[in-house]
Amino acid sequence: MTGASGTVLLSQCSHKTLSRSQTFPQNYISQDGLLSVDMVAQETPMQLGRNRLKQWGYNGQIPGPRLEAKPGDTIKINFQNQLPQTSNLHYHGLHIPPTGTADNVFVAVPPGEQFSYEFTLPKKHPSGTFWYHPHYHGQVAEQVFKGLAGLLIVRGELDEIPEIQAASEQFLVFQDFTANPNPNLSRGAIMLGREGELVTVNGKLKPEFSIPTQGLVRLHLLNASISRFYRLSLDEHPFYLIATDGGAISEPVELTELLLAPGERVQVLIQGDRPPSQYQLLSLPYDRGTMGMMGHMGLSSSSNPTQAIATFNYTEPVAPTPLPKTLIPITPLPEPQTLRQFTLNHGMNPGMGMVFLINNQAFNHQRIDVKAKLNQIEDWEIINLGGMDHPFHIHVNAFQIISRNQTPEPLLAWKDVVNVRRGETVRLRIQYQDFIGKTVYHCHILDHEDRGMMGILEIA
Ligand SMILES: [Cu+2]
Repeated sequence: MTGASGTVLLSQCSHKTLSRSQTFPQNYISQDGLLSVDMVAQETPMQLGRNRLKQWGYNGQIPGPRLEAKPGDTIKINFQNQLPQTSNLHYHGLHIPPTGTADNVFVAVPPGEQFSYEFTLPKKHPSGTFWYHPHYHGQVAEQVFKGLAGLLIVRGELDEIPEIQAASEQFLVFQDFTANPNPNLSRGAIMLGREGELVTVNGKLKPEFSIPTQGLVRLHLLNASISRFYRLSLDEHPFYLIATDGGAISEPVELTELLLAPGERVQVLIQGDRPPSQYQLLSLPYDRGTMGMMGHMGLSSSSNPTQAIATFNYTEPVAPTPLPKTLIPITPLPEPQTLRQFTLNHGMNPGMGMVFLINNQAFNHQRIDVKAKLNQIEDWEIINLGGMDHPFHIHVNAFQIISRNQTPEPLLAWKDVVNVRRGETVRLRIQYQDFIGKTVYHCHILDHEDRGMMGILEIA
């Protein structure tokens, strides 16, 4: 096992910011081509302001430990389930087999049992911001809402760009929790997708980050919430987008705000070129729709007010660092051989209540919804007929967005989640590379996924 434990760091370091924290997180970095980690899913207490929460974490941490590896590395995770319900692990965004001991969401690890995950990252795996979380159908939302999620960083070509190496690096994991011991599990709340009133960054309320004066900061941002969207802006600072879900883009893109749907990640640069001061990272309102009639009963997601969720403080000046001019080139996928269509909707199912549907069907373990050939290039048209946004996620292979409502997508980028707004049709292009087997695609509002909005894709 690699990585220093919090106790060791605390005893060796008298730095103020460390000694203040009793829960300095453990992170694990691969060495000599191997990352080997014990990962225990267990009850984990959490103090948020005045609220003492009984959450679930990995190795007693919320979010879980950050894992870092390189293309070609082998990753071994000895997963132990100490939760009162069945769980497993999904490696969101990694291009690895969907079978065996790799990204196999059909694995079930009952309470008290363990499972040894082991896989090797392809040598050409892109560098990027990936993550892990439970994916046991029916209980995914509950487990992720309790805190189970962590970053998995693949180092590589983007990390070698000199301006990016010169930047100071920070990781921000967004999760929302509820202090209500009996959360409102009304049908309406679950149908819309549960949101907690406590918005955390790295498991803390409004933590502080630093920006070196004149310098560059590189942020990895992950939306690990089950339903909440984060529309973000930083006071007086634009974001320079450098990477999306699947890795780097070809050159930085300036943005005044960012929308992160559940499951999405970005990397951005921030320039420390404003008057040294304190700046707020704001979560702005975003309307992700309503459940038809229930919108009139107050079940709308648009009521979230603007709130500051983190603070950025300017620190000592450093040598001015310019923005990189170019990043990593992206080749557009060639024309597709097949077009598939997927409608997203919800409906009543006798005995089950409200269910969420893809092509009018709720998820069924026994049914293969899409049979595809290895190396085939396909366009998927995702048509949202419902009243809510649905962030659509495909496992194992990243895709490129071609158009939204026939309008060509301006940014060429690798994605594995795309938010399909209500009434919108998104066309994406995917190539099934390297791995065969059964995997899934689903809505990343995890309450929707658990209630049927998932299908099985078999690559042969
Ligand atoms: Cu959804």
